[in-house]
Amino acid sequence: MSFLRHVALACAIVAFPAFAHDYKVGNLHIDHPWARATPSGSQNGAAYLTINNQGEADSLLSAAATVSKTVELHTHLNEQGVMRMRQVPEITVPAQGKAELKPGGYHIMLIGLQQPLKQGEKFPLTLKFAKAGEVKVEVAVEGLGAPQPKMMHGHQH
Ligand SMILES: [Cu+2]
Repeated sequence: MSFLRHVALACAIVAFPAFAHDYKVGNLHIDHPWARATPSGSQNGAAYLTINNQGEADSLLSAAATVSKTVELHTHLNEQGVMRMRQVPEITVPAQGKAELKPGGYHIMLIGLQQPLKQGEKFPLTLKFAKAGEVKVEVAVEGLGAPQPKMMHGHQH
C-alpha cells in the first residue's frame, strides 16, 4: 500500500465525524481550535488553532463568530520590552508548512463577548482563507488553568 493512499485514507476518516476536532478545506488542515475560558466580567477572549498546509502558500484573511461583537486577527509584538497586541490584516500560512495561532503569538481576538466563555462549551467560528475559501470550525473552550499572558488585559484599540 502506497504512502499516498494511506494519507488519503487517513484524511477521509478524520474529516467525517461530526465532532472530530480537526477540519479540512482545500490543502489546509486545521487542528484543534480552542479558546481559554474567560473570567466573568471579561470583555475579550482569544481563539487558537494550528493550520497545516499541504499546498501552496495561503493566508487567513478573517474570522467570524457570533460569541463576540467583533473578531480580529492579532499578533503579539515586543515593543521595547513591553508585549502588546496588534491587529494584523492577515496571517500567512506558508507553502508546505504551518501557521500556529497560540498564546503569546498570533491569535483570533474575540472582542466584546456576549457572555463569558465557559470550559467545556463549544462555539462556531468561520475562517476565511485567500485561496482555500471559507471553513466553519468548532472552538472548544478549555480551562483557565494554563498561564495567561498578562498583556491580554492591556488591550489597546
Ligand atoms: Cu488580541
